[in-house]
Amino acid sequence: MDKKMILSGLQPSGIMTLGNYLGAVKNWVKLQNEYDCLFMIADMHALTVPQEPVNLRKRCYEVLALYMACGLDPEKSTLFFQSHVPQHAELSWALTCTTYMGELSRMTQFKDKSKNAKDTGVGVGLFVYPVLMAADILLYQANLVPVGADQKQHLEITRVLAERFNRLYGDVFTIPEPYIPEVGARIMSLQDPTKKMSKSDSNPNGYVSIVDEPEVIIRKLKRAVTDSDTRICRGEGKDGIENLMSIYSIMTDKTFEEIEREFEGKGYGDFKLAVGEAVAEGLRPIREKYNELMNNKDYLKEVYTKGAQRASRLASKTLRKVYRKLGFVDRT
Ligand code: ATP
Ligand code: LTN
Repeated sequence: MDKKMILSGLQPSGIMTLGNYLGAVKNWVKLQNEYDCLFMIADMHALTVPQEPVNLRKRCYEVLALYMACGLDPEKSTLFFQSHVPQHAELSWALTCTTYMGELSRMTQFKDKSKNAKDTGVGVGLFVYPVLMAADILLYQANLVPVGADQKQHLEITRVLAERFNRLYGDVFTIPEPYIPEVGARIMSLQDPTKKMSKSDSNPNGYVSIVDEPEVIIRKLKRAVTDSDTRICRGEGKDGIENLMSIYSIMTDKTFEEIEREFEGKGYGDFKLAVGEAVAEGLRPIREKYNELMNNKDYLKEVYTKGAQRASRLASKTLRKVYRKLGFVDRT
């Protein structure tokens, strides 16, 4: 039987954070043996907020190298840049025409991000962002989409758009399911534990970049905002500690109960240091592999070229069906 399809991606809008890794990429690595996986670098999505072209190009390479450094294997998974497969933009337009303004206005990410764009004006790209994301997923008839918790609403609208299209024009799209991890789906900012850790945070102390040096990681965790209590456990007003417990739990494979026992009678200082060391140690092999890959641009080029070829083949099959259903004349 054919393997089920997976598609996911992240934006080259900054350097990958510990949140991206624990909420998304770490899980992708586990899935690549069982599923037919496509992982893209969502460069077109990154344009929804202003980008400096020189930085964007650099970050695109960085994300690809980080995908591989984290363990995504180009022999098993298809790795590609979204902009190299023009069918994403084409399907996105077709879906835009069956999407309602009201549906997009309700998206919480749009509401959050448009607040930051008040001075510059809110771009239409930011508004239609979920439609492009739906196109990414539906083009490959993905069954499963592994993402962090913040993307749940975008997955819901993807399902709505797919079902609507199938109802209006006849069955074309597979209806995808989100795949959200139980722990790590929402890693919070180290400076404000009520906000998610984000790579576009203007304060670098809020996030750990996956390639930060060990001393920097330890320092950022030492400074993490917690509370005035002293116990290492979950509870009301203890978002900061709970966040550090989630991070420590994934990095060390310990349960929350084991962590509570380990730090019983110890203070926040000891705990933060232990979390910092666990993160620094866990990310060390990724950083080393990343540096090696960034020095081998030819290999990266080979990977993304092959990736785009396969992705285009799959995408054009779906797009052809969609265009037929819509009533466009076949290309000769
Ligand atoms: P930006 O801040 O620029 O919007 P981002 O850091 O939110 O970017 P994306 O590239 O939009 O990252 O997301 C990539 C993947 O990482 C998504 O699956 C998303 O759900 C996941 N993710 C992002 N931030 C976190 C987080 N703090 N905790 C867990 N998962 C996260
Ligand atoms: N919007 C996503 C990145 C993304 C994505 C996708 C994730 C773009 N297209 C398709 C999964 C499937 C985000 O994580 N912010």
